[in-house]
Amino acid sequence: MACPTLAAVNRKASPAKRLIQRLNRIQQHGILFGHQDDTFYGHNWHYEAGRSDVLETAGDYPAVMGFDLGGLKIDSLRNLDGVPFADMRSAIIAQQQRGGIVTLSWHPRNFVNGETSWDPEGGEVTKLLNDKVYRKKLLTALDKVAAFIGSLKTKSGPVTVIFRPWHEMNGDWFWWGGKNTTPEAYRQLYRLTHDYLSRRCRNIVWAFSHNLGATSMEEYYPGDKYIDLVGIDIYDFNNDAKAYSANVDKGLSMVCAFAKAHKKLAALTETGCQTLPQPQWFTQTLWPAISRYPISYVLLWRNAWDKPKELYVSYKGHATEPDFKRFADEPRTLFINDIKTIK
Ligand code: BMA
Repeated sequence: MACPTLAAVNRKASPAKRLIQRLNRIQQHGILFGHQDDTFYGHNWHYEAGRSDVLETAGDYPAVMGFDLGGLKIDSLRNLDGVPFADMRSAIIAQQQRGGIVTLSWHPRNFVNGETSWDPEGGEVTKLLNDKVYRKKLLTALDKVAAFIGSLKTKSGPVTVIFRPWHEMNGDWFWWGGKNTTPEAYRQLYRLTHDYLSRRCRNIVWAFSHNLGATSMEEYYPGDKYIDLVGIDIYDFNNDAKAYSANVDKGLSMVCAFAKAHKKLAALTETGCQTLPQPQWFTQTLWPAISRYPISYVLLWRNAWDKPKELYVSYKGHATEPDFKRFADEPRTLFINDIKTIK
């Protein structure tokens, strides 16, 4: 499937540039609310057209929807969480048509041992860069990513997405990060990914995001010409609002200072309080933690219908529902109706 041609996009600002400009305009109004896999399933339902836990509690769809490309490289019809790629394409186009924004993460399997993203053996990135056989596997996977992103189009043009590959690289859990590679090899992998996909697609806004625990933005940073948005992933897995708030404070201070100095967008690229044990978490913890930072969006992770522990957003009848509604009604939290006229 073809991507928008260079000739077509060079006539005006590229689709990516237009989304960056739009995100900058929107940021004057507040922080976009995002949710992973929002329309595919919720805490106690899956694959029911039109449904969304956010819509059913906040009264509007999230302004940002996140989806994951993990599984694409093995030619699976469904991603690693069971979402059919054909439905993902339709959901991305639907989100664009309602005036919203899409971000794509990617949990590719390990190109060397064939296991999941979370099964490192060490040295994979160096092999991808230097060994012909593995490099070919990487490029074949990138061809599939390019074909998918290139296929995101409406009648009025390409749908631009915020693509966030090779995330949480400061942790040891993914084969592309931490002790499994070196910062230099990581930077080369990111640049290769960027250059390879950019030759095929002009509808990508590039995101680079650490996980909690990062102490430097520079160590893995591929360089200004490769990145449009910097972020960080921070969760509360222990029902510890105090620690979470301190972590968000530290993380967003670092990310936002770097974003300002490098003229980039910033975001809390993944977050949530696992199982939502505090009924007022949204207004008492999340909003105070993020509201004073100049971030473009906050993305809450998925309400996995088949893994009840993975609950990050309110749903109809849950104890957080009234508070989540209050959070959504706060003028500076932005959902679809708050941004659809900001072009
Ligand atoms: C993780 C968990 C997993 C999921 C993965 C990719 O954080 O939610 O269950 O497979 O993200 O979406």
